[in-house]
Amino acid sequence: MTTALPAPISAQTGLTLTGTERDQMARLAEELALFPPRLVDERAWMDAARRLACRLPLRVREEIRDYRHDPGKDGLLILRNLPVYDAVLPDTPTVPESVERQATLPAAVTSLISQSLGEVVAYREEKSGALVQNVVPVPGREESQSNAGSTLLELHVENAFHPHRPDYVGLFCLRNDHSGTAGTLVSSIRRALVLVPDRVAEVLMAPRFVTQPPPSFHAGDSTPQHAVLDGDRDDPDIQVDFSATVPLDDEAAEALDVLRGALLDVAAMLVLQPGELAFVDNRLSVHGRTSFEPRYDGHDRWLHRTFVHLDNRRSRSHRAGNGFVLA
Ligand SMILES: O=C(O)CCC(=O)C(=O)O
Ligand SMILES: [Fe+2]
Repeated sequence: MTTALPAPISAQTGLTLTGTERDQMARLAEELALFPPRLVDERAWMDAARRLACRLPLRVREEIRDYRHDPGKDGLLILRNLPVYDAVLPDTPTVPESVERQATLPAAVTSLISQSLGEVVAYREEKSGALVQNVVPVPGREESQSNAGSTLLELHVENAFHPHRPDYVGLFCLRNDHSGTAGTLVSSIRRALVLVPDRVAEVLMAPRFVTQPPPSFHAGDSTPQHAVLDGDRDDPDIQVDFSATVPLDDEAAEALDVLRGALLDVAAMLVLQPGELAFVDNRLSVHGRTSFEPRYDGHDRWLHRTFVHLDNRRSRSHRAGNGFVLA
């Protein structure tokens, strides 16, 4: 990756909740947090999240509805000033595969917003199928190309290999890193496509690539041969993970390099601060993360992550009992 990082996205981008909206949000999240059995992965609790999400502040619902209609040039939805109270947060977890099973206040906030956007899902082979996952640095995994690492994380579509990869990835910041500079990199094919010559785009639109499961998956097969760009010629979807997509011939390899360069050139950096939540549209944007220095002192960077699908019916054959977890 290039050494020069993009300038951080302005703190004015996205919707900043007013104090009143934040309090409204906190009350709703508290109501959900207390809903029995107070466990995120239980159907009754996630069902309650879906219904309670109808009472999110009006401007939040409007923002979500507009985003669902059209995710914009960057494929980003950003909400700021959501309730997070550092004084009552436990230490940042440090264990591998950390997930949030308890119905805490931040887990409730992230579930409400995710359930408003669409259908929360997870994958049985990743993070034990938990619906709210912790993105935290893990001792010994610094170099890993996964969200447990702290070295630069390559641009990727989330679970790019999976036939039912998420439509959206949600990242809710509970704590940033000590320097306050760790950034989520986001880059959309909507911005990058103008930098890709037509003959390269032709190659990217042909099934000349395969993609492997990421290291966070315990099982899973590589894709059949697939195109990296698909759909409308001028506004395509993207399916690529620059540490897991393999070009099948030299021309495909060159095309992938050009695409990576173009995506890096137009990448934006979102430095999430506590109380800020971003969704990335996983159909047209890739994301990654800058490197940072973890201290493992209980106050490291901590995000909650959720995956959202727009249409549960499409993945029905992967979801036993019409549940939330895909096999
Ligand atoms: O840490 C981040 O900002 C993003 C990490 C990531 O790619 C993920 O959790 O899916
Ligand atoms: Fe990711």
